[in-house]
Parts: sequence; structure tokens; C-alpha cells
Amino acid sequence: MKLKDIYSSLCERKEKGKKSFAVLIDPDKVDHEKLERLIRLSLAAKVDYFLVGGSLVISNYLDECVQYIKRNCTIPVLLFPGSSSQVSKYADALLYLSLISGRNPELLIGQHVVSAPAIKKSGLEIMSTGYMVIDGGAPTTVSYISNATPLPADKNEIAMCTAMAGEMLGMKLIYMDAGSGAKIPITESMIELVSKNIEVPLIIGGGITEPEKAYLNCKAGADVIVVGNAIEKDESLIIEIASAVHSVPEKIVS
Ligand code: 1GP
Repeated sequence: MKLKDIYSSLCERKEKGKKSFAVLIDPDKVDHEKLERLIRLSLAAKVDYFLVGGSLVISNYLDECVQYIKRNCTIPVLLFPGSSSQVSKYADALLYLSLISGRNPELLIGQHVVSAPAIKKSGLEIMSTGYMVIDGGAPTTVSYISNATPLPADKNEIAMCTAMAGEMLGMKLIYMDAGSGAKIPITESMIELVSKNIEVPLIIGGGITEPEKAYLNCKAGADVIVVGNAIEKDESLIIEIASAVHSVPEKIVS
């Protein structure tokens, strides 16, 4: 894939109703050997994207991890940074996250201001993303680190209004996340209401552990499904979830 066209390809896929599957890789939890296996399985499963990032990133493995993926396959690498220091120029694109479900100004705009020159210089494709953390039934790293209250899981209307505001503010993607390892993933009724009220692609993640759930999320309106934790525990899920996501029928264009 040519650099700079990941967002347009995402929009094209959305238009056709083609669902995407992204495998989340936390650089703290992999080494070359594990990466090699994940890449092999992802190629076989026709995984659409790799998301690379974590709430913390303790090791110094980010650059190496991204370079290793890039050397070994053509699956686009999107950075999903837990902080502004998690940027690697070797990736293809950056989810430029603003935590619109929270009221912590640092994560809405503060860190962006500090890191803007470096990010611009990175040459990465920047995709502004309205990031919404939804209560997943357990305090996750992201909710603790962000010092922001997650959006209540049963308040579909608040989620809808938040996503609409994000889109009208110019955000190119909405990412609703129940948090890594969430006990309760986002409900289909929330996904459905949000997706009906925005035009931009909708990414859903957090606590998805079964192909069936991924399928139902897509049917409800998710455009991209992200899975991290469950794959760390059972790598064969890559094949099963990819096939569930890709089995959702595309739109019939008349
Ligand atoms: C977390 O949405 C991602 O930010 C993925 O969550 O690790 O629970 O799959 P899991």
C-alpha cells in the first residue's frame, strides 16, 4: 500500500460495507519470535491493519517492533499511542487521538500542542481520531492513566452526541474503546446508534474475545474491529476473528 492513502482506503471500505480487522500489538508484550508468528498468522488471515501501542510502553522496543513488521509484511501499521512519546517514524500512520469522552484538557489538546512539531516532522499519515473510552466494567489502564471518567456503558445517547461532536469538530475517525481487557465489551445498541449518526469510519475495541462478538459488532455498524488481549492469550483467534469480520456481507451497490 502506498504511503498516505490509508485513510482513503478505510473510507472506500466503509462505503462498500467492507469490514476491517486490526490486530493490536503492545510492544511491551512481544519479541521478534512472537512477532514472526503474529505476522504469519495475520498474513494467512488477511488481517487489514496492525495497531501498535499500549497505555504505557515500558520497553524501548517500539521502533524495532514497527521496523520488524514493515520488513516482513505489507500490512499497514497504524500507531495507537498511549502518550505523545509513542511515535515511530517507521509506521505508516498515526491515530492522532483526542480523548473526547473525558474532560482532561491534557488529553484533549495539551499533549498535542507539545508534540505537534515532532509529529508533523515524522512524515506519518495523521488521522485525527475522536477517542471515546466506554466503561467496560473494570478499571483499565487507560481509564487510570487518562484520569478521566469513562462514558457510562448504558448511556447510548451520550455516546452518540460525543461522536457527533467529534465528527463536526473535524475528526476523521471515531474510536470507541471499552479498554484493553474490558470485562464488558461495548454493546451493539450503542454501536448501532453511534454509527447511524456519523459518516466517518467507526473503530470498536476492548474486551472482544470471540469471533461471534466481532461479527455482531460489525453488523451493528463497526467498520474496524480491534483485538489485542484475547490474541495475546490465544494467537489462533486471529484466523477465527478475521474470518468472522470478513464474512459480514458487503453493501449491495445498485
Ligand atoms: C484496547 O481496543 C483495544 O485499547 C483492544 O482491547 O486488548 O481488550 O482486545 P483488548
